Amino acid sequence: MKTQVCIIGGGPSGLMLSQLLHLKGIDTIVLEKHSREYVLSRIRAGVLEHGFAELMREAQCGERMDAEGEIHEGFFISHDGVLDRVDLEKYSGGSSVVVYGQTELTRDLYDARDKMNGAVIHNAEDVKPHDLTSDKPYVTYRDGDEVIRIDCDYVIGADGFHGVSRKSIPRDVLTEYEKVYPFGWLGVLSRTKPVSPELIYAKHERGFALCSLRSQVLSRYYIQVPLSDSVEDWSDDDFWAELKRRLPQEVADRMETGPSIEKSIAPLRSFVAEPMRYGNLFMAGDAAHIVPPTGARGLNSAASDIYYLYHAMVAHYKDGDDSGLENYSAKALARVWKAQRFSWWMTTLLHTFPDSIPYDQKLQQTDLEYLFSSEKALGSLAENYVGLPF
Ligand code: RFL
Ligand code: PHB
Repeated sequence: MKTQVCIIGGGPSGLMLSQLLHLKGIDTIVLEKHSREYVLSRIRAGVLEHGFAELMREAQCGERMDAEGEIHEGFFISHDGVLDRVDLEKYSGGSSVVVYGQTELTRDLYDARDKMNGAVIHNAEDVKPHDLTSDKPYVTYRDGDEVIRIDCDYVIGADGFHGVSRKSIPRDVLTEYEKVYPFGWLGVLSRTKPVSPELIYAKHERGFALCSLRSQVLSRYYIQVPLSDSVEDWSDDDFWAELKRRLPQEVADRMETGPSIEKSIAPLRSFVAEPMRYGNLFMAGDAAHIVPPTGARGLNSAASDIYYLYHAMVAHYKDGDDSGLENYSAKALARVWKAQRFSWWMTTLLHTFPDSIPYDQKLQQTDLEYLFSSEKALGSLAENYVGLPF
């Protein structure tokens, strides 16, 4: 087979790039390791920044998001038994975020690819990029006993944190920066009315908690748990009891509980691999960088990578201008590191660290007091949360 751009990974990053390039007449093949059902069963992001929503519209995939997603102009931080609101709209100068699940967004991208007869190959086994530093790179994958080769101009590594593309870059070329947090998030999805119309990020001495939602009948809640915990350690009753303990009384009192329809633990990690280009391989999204979910930045950082790559590829194919491709890594990384800083800051502000000393706790407390006493501090939080410009 032959294509212009071979995209490894059929998650939001890969599908979005494929759709955008197709609309500009650039041919792509997407290779996805898992089945479509599997990809759509992963419960992940819930908050999209303005720029991501715009990209969905540009990809002609924004219709359902605009109809069913909720625009949120603020969220709450609970601490010391009180709820303080962060007015995103006011402090970001009129911006907001969209609450729309990654599952739904991925479904919309798959539907759009289907409508345009886009090539998305599922259950592609042993995907391997080859000859990345030559001008004739290719990718192979296995379908049963058959090994299939795809010749292309460029390979995109959009295959997430555990993918093959980053691993195919020689170790002496890549610098990896990593910070592993000593806790994870236990997440529960339930068909219950969300406890609050806006998200609540809760700082509590027993550990962080988050009240989020997918719709007015579907809630998504998280609690900080030790890394040694497993899902089996947490019955639904235990989960609800612990969540309530970490929230202000009036919020806990109005919490509607019910059976979990999904329950999983995600470890918290920050990671960046530099550079994001190796020869004719370009990495995007979780393949190159991940953040703890506290600042809702993961998918949104992927969006800026895709935006830069999309414009760089269009400039290359339509105008013969390679400056976007040359500058891609540096440009993408500049924004990636700002999302890293913000996610680290929000994680440090709101979590209980097992090894913290009284001095650290005083700083956390002071950081919160400063935040809610300074319009400039709130402005900084708001502009980062709604997303820095691409
Ligand atoms: P994905 O979604 O991991 O997709 C990569 C795809 O590549 C496939 N793959 C391969 N395909 C072929 N060959 C191989 N060898 C392959 N290896 C892997 C995989 O099967 C998969 O389908 O990466 P992508 O597209 O870059 O998207 C990134 C986002 O998924 C991620 O950043 C967000 O989910 C992070 N995140 C959040 N981000 C936000 O912006 N806002 C949020 O509110 C938010 N909440 C979250 C989150 C992540 C969470 N978890 C579970 C880590 C909440 C949670 C709990
Ligand atoms: C979610 O709804 O899954 C969600 C929302 C906000 C975050 C992280 C996760 O910061």
